Amino acid sequence: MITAYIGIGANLGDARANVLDAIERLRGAPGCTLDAASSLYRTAPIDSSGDDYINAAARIHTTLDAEALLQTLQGIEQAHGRERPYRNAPRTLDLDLLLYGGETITSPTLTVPHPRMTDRAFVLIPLLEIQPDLMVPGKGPAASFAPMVQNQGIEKLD
Ligand code: PH2
Ligand code: MG
Ligand code: MG
Repeated sequence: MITAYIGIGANLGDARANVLDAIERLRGAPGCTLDAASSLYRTAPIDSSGDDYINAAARIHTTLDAEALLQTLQGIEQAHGRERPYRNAPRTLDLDLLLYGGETITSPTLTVPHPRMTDRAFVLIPLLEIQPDLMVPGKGPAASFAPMVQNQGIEKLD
């Protein structure tokens, strides 16, 4: 059983509903159990355009290998009609595999840890909510990066 962390984001359609539905689909996905989900956050787009994003993070336990987990995440994105007209385009749902156990993975389809996860408040702050002592392989404590993202707009929703 592997503990994995998923970053969730949306800024097209009913972004809040899409993120909440994604959390429920992670709960029900074969080979996965949802262990924790963060609050929802409203965040300003970074290297992207369109409306503010709704972001969240989830911790799951999974028996899937990383590639199968990625397929599961892409299936949930597809269920929300995800389109990829250009890089970082506004999206109905984005599910990123941030961490897969303590593994470092570089393959044509996957880079884990997610290369930008410690640079972005919309990933880091929800993650730290559910796992304050999180360690990022090759980088150290996730919390040590929080001061660097504190100028990025992020608002916790209730
Ligand atoms: N995702 C991106 C690019 N920019 N900005 C915010 N605020 N939230 C996101 O989830 C996001 C982004 C690429 O996946
Ligand atoms: Mg992303
Ligand atoms: Mg993605």
